[in-house]
Amino acid sequence: MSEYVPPKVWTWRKDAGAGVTRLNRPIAGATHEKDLPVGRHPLQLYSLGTPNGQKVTILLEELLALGITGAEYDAWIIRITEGDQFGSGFVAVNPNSKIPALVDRSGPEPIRVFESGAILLHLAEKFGAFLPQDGPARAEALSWLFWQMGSTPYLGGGLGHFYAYAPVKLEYAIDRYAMEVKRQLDVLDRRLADNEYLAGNDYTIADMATWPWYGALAKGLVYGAGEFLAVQDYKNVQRWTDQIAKRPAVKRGRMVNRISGDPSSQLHERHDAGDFDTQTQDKIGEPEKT
Ligand SMILES: N[C@@H](CCC(=O)N[C@@H](CS)C(=O)NCC(=O)O)C(=O)O
Repeated sequence: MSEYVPPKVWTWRKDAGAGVTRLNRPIAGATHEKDLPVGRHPLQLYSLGTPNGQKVTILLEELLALGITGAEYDAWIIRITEGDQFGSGFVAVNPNSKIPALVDRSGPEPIRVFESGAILLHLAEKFGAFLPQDGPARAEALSWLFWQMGSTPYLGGGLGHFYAYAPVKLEYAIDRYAMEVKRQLDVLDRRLADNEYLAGNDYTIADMATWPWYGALAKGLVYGAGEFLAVQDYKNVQRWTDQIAKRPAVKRGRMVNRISGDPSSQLHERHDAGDFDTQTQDKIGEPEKT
């Protein structure tokens, strides 16, 4: 392979993307007019059952499990491989064109919230749950929440992209990101050696943000990279992953807006608590090929 010499000014090669990145553009904004649907609940979520999407549906299901009825929500599906994130309605809610995005319609004016960390914080503060009110525990929870936001692009956009999706296997890139992701797993492993959860004794939005990514990674479920990264060696991450996976709200949250896997685990849209029993793909239709 000949060495790439960057030109003086970068230009957009429209055929360059791979996988979902084939839809990437160097410009923001909507590509087409499309309104978003609005359901009957106070919270309207526009998302997909990827790890970033799961963070929010896990929190919503946890809040509902506590009996907080104000957390009732409609979860609408945004198919990012089909470009739904570039529809005008979605861009008005998230100018960054990425799921998840939330509209909180419980007050006099709708409030839009984008970026999963901001959504978790908005909901945890609104309902006074899964985030310590003050003191060192709150600082710790927020630190780990923002650790996840800053760290995961190295896992997804870095390792995941170059190990699993890029059309060429570049040793330099894979090596760089494998090193960083293993370091991140070690950061988590050391923290979880002495603490049940990331913020300490309590299960918080920091765990909900981190588990869908690093828990899935620990079980070899993302990018097929489990063996490559020797994930079984991170014993405390494994313990924490298993512990959180057992929570009924986590099991439900993982199903919402999911379009791959066992049909009984796919609830494409969620508009009612009863949908988990009656609206999964094994009951209403054929699973999609993704
Ligand atoms: N930092 C963002 C990341 C969101 C994100 O990367 N979402 C992905 C799916 S997991 C997406 O919508 N990708 C569509 C695209 O890039 O066009 C967050 O935490 O909300």
